[in-house]
Amino acid sequence: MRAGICFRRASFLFCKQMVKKATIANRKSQIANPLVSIIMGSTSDWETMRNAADILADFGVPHETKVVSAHRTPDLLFEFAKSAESRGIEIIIAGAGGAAHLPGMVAAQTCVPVLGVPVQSKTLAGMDSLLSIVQMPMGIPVGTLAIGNAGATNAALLAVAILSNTRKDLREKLREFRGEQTEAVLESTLE
Ligand code: RP5
Repeated sequence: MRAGICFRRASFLFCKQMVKKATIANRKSQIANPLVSIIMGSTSDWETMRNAADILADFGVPHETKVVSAHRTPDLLFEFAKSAESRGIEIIIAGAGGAAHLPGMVAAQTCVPVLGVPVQSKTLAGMDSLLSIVQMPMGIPVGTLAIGNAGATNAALLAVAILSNTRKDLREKLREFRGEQTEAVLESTLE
């Protein structure tokens, strides 16, 4: 494994998820010029969305994390979406649960691609989030991922894949990640 890049995700399929104590707040100011913005409707979404942040960190992709609520902070949502492109953001990953309007409302106000992550809700197990995010009207797309942790992880991997169209080193890291993942499956044993 290459030093400095720890692709823990390659073996995450076989390990219990590590519980990290980092908070959104202490990650908020990580980087001056982020390429990816990870936003979420509530601090309660962080346990899901941190999976996306961890992947981007593993790949060395500059990113920011923010709470932006479509319903509780509509003015902030407007300001965020309108300024994303001029701030150099190339991809927005937006996670929300329940009446999950955040990804769609952001997509409506920017041409920066939006990847939506349906957060698993308590009452409807995330089906509400999934349908709210995926059923966008024709003309305003949101690339919708799976419900929960898999969706957050895959949103980040998809962001890496998109960014790597023009960044060879990132494409190489992605190939390395895929290779390690394949190896982990091939080497796995059943008790
Ligand atoms: C949504 O409402 C958030 O994305 C979150 O998933 C859900 C519940 O929010 P909290 O009541 O936990 O803040 O806007």
